[in-house]
Amino acid sequence: MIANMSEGERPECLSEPHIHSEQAEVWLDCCRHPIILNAVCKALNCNEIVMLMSHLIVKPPHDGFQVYWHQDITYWNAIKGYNIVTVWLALDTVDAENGALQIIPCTHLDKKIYDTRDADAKTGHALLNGQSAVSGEELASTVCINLPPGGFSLHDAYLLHGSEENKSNRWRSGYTIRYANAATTNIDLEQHWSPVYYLCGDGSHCKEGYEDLRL
Ligand SMILES: O=C(O)CCC(=O)C(=O)O
Repeated sequence: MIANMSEGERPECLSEPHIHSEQAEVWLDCCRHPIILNAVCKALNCNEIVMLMSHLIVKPPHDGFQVYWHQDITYWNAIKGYNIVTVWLALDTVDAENGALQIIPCTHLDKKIYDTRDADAKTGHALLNGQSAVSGEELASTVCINLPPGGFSLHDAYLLHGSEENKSNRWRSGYTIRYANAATTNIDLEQHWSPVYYLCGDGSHCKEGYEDLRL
């Protein structure tokens, strides 16, 4: 996908590789991988899962954008629910130096939406226009999610997270896959930009318009 980027396109924003890339099947298989689906079922404490979307977020050496503190749910107007997670799958070794994902623990627990203010860009190279208003105390508890290639973390759609620029001479590539509990999540399919895949469960909440892609 990076080789085929059009002028002005950034590698931090490669949307829906499981649909648009030349290797779409490979990405889709990754989204349906049993190890990932089991982890999502455990995290959401459910056995029916839909997949909502996926993104490749790639930061080239010395050239990766910062991602401001944000909550994913505030970007997904067509999706309503409290049981939604992102799997962040590392494709490279990721750490603080090359701009790994950072989270502020427990900020999802109250399901509160943080105020957003205009981004105070350090470089003008940032992925989002707004950043959530985070207190000094919250900032002090930031955790950097270091991962080896193939390792993954999960974060709730209400959790505050972001990442720094890539200051290293290494690539920083991550694949984010968004999943929801099919039984408790409402998705306006006319507003949502991507097909919704029903990936596991007994079919009870495989609603009209979902694509049934159970293995
Ligand atoms: O990969 C990053 O730097 C940020 C990821 C992110 O914002 C997300 O998973 O929603």
